[in-house]
Amino acid sequence: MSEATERSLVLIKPDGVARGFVGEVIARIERKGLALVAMEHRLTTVAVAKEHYAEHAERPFYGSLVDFITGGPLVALVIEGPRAIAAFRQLAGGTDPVEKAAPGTIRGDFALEVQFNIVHGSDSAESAAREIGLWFPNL
Ligand code: RTP
Ligand code: MG
Repeated sequence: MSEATERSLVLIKPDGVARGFVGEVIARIERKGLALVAMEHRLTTVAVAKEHYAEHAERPFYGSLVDFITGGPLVALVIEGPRAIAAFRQLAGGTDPVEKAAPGTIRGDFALEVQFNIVHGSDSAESAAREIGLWFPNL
């Protein structure tokens, strides 16, 4: 039985770009078998960052998270494949790169701090649709 094709929004966050992990992250996506549908290296406006992380608006780290995401260029991608949303979350590893992300995952291999965890991936079909509309309105 083949799984339904899905799309997910991936961000290589400013820490991942600054540390030179763009190629590494894309290579892992491709090696998993996921396709690249769109990709853009860009600076992020405060408005887009706030909208992207709107679910965290009441959290104490929201301001610092928005500052971080807008603080330098990032790479936004849309990826596609069977169970792409869960597949990329598996590649990324858990949010806390030390306590939750296993070695072998992007966060487990390359990050130490919760905020500076290299990548974002949509967490559900609803989030993916919302986030792809926000980052790639012409897609
Ligand atoms: P993301 O949305 O970026 O893919 O990460 P996630 O689902 O694994 O984690 P989420 O709970 O949605 O948190 C979003 C991002 O906020 C930063 N964060 N900082 N200082 C903190 O306690 C804290 N908690 C979360 C991280 O950059 C996290 O990825
Ligand atoms: Mg999240």
